[in-house]
Amino acid sequence: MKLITSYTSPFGRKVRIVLAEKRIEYQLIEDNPWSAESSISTLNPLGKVPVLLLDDGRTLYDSRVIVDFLDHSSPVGKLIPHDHRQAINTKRREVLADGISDAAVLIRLEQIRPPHLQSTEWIALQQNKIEHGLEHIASELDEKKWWGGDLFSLADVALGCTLAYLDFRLPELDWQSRHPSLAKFYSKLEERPSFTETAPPII
Ligand SMILES: N[C@@H](CCC(=O)N[C@@H](CS)C(=O)NCC(=O)O)C(=O)O
Repeated sequence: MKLITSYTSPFGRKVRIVLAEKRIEYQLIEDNPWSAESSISTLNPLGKVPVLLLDDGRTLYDSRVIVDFLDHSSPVGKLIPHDHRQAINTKRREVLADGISDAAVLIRLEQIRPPHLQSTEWIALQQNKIEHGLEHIASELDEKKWWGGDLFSLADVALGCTLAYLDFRLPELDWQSRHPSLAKFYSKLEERPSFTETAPPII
């Protein structure tokens, strides 16, 4: 199977971590969706990475569909609980973490526009989503080992990718100093080989 993604996408990283945790072999094909040379829209009409190409010819997107597929295709390192109620809660958490990444990507895109076209209101709106999201997650995480309790899950993978992306693209937000419980959680995650192996490039 082939994964098409950029090395900086938090959504692509989520899929790469899931592949590593589940020990699934794949080939990574790099594609920068913002570049004129990108051919991603021939695979995903929305023109976004990540996309997974299966050996049987199927094309999967977006990251949430891909990780669901991967978790069901191998029993190794289950990341979505079997119990439906718990599975839905894990996916709800994934959506929340992904939504923060969405807001961070939108800020990043705004910040690279010519200064006279940038909207401070738009950036503030997205920053509010990030802060409300982080506050909510911190209240759910509290003193728990992992976001869902004792078991490591897809929710933790998604949150780790989001926190890393905030550090990578928006370090000025300094989320660690406002959310020490999230910082503690993140330092635990950083020790996992699946995270160290997929860290965004140093630029
Ligand atoms: N909900 C999607 C989000 C994917 C996404 O926003 N990818 C970004 C890169 S981080 C992208 O390819 N954007 C290109 C575009 O919006 O044109 C997922 O989970 O895969």
